[in-house]
Amino acid sequence: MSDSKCRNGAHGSTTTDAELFDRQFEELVSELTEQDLTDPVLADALGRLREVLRYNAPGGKRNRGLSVIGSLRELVTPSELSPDAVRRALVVGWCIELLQAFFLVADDIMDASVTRRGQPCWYKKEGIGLDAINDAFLLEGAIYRLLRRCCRNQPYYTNLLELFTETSFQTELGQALDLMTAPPNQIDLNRFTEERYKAIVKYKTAFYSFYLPVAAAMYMGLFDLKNILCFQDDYLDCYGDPAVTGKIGTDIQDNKCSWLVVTALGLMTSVQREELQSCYGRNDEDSVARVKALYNTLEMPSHYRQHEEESYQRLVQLIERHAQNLPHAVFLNFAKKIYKRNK
Ligand code: GPP
Ligand code: MG
Ligand code: MG
Ligand code: MG
Repeated sequence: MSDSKCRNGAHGSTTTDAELFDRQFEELVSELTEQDLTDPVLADALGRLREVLRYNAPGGKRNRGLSVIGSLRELVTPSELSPDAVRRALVVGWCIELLQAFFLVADDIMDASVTRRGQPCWYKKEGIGLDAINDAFLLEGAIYRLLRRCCRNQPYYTNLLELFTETSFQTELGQALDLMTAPPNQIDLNRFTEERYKAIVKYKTAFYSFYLPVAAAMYMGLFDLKNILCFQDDYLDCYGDPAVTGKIGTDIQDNKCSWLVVTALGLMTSVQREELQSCYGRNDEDSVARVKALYNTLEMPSHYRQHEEESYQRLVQLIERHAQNLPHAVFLNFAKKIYKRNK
């Protein structure tokens, strides 16, 4: 099962993901309100954003937010989960909490609710009222500012953005169904079918609560897997049979930063390095042949096979560990938290 504790510090003290998550909140508030936009004329608006964030984002059960790091720990071997990857998973978790805050601030206005999480609904607070509509938009905007700041350089950034926008749209459609099925002062029990009920729950709640955190973790974890497998294409560029691959490699002539050259650089002497310097990235047959001769001297095919074997074993282990029980483990984790909940 996932280990929600991670060892940190020289004294062997442990910090749970939940503690890291809670501690990160004020950091994110400061990123959004002090480090992001710094135009002094915005000071009042950013002060408002700070107040909106503090009142509406924390204080929930945090199941959705914590489910991102929880799922990622199911997917990735602990030694390969860098502190930065953990940090990013916590931020993405907060983005889901912000999405929820955005929905709830708006939902409470639509439902004319009075309290939320044991305190007055935000729009019910003195002096807030329907200005809370704009505050909901601010909460939504904050999600994309944070995603940009923390994941812009990650290969899964676009996938993550699409995931958030798609899920938001599905939730908004669910909210539309919820509202349309409950027109004020027109009581008609025939509207309340099982089918309609299931559609409302699925769209209004399930996508953003269950699917979004797990899918986000998968995007964040599986790109590592893709990196494992890319070296094969680099190897075949030089050593593949064009009759089989259907393409004649050009990485050497094209001066490409490929698995072969990077691995070879780590194995060669300084004399060999000078030789490579004089023939890599040049578009003539003689130079290409010299690079290939150097690769052969370094026994690159045997290094490749070793690397391939190790990667294959890792992949098999990953699949064995997760393929069958991944949704199982991930969902069970979540199910345990919501089973017999009392808030
Ligand atoms: C809450 O349902 C509704 C959502 C989380 C979706 C809101 C979507 C928007 C686009 C605003 P509810 O009204 O049954 O929840 P609660 O009982 O907590 O108010
Ligand atoms: Mg409501
Ligand atoms: Mg509602
Ligand atoms: Mg409800």
